[in-house]
Amino acid sequence: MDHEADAYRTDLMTITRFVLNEQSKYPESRGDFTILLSNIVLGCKFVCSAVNKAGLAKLIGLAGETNIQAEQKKLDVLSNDVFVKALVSSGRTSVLVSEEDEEATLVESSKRGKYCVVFDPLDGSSNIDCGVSIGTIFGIYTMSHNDEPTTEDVLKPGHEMVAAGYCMYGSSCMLVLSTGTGVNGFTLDPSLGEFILTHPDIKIPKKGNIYSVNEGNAQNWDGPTTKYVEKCKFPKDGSPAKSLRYVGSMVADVHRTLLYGGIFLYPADKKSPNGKLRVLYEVFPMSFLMEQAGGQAFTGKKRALDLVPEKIHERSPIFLGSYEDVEEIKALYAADE
Ligand code: AFP
Repeated sequence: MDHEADAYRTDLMTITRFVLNEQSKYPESRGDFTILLSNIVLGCKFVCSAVNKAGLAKLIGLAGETNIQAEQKKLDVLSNDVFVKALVSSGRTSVLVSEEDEEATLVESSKRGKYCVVFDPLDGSSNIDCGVSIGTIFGIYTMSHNDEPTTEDVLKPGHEMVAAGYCMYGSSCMLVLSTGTGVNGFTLDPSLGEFILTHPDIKIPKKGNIYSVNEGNAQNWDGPTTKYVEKCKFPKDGSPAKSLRYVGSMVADVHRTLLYGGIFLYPADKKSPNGKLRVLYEVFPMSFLMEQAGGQAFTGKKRALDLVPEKIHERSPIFLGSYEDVEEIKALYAADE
């Protein structure tokens, strides 16, 4: 391969080119989604740069404030600020829900647009101080009316999302996106400052050999989850035992599951009957991506994307990943009923 020529390729598929190509399939489209996405991409680049510089910039440490979830770290505050400003100034949003803000942001009338964005600006923040991969997760809905926006505009099932994605700040910075026609992965080329299509049409393997769960909660699990994890470790059908991998940062755990296959679980337990993860900006976007990649996402009761949240920070148990692995846990819950 001619590496020198490769370094100067001029036909690279940047994320903007990619979305413009997608949009050209809809002649009525006016470029609103491209503008919205370019502001999300800007937020991701900003946070990526801040995460990389965190130690140097003395950003690590508590911001001296508390948020609704727990303690809020400086990078969380900064990331939230970056995304809220980018999304409002895009002029394409009406309602924003952030993990960091107790109330939804209803955008002022002069800056309103047709989209609602739900997001966790910096998920996995307990991992910041030890340099483990963290990420931003987002989901996008369209407004279904032209009246005053309200919180109700985002209390919709996940299957109504028009797009979802995450950006992982890891050994490389990767943005994984679905606009409802498959899943594509883009890697940030720092020399260009552009996300380049590196993982086209991601499909999750039908079955995997990794399970991913916080086993420290095992004493409080319900029967089906306990049985499933037991099966992973001590299979009785002659198949090899699965490997356990758990980062504790949803973006990293889901990213590995998407690429290598397997299952990610954050089940309900006696202490947290609704699990830990948030429906709107963790469960829905990741479930949307999993289904688009050929996998499944299940709550223990139903398809995750069919949940209808009643509150913006609602939680749900979640089992997502390879189609056949999720089938197994579904069967255990069905038998339990
Ligand atoms: P933090 O943002 O507090 O680190 O929480 C991250 C998270 O919401 C999600 O990214 C992980 O999958 C999950 O929590 C890990 O939770 P446990 O620490 O209870 O396993």
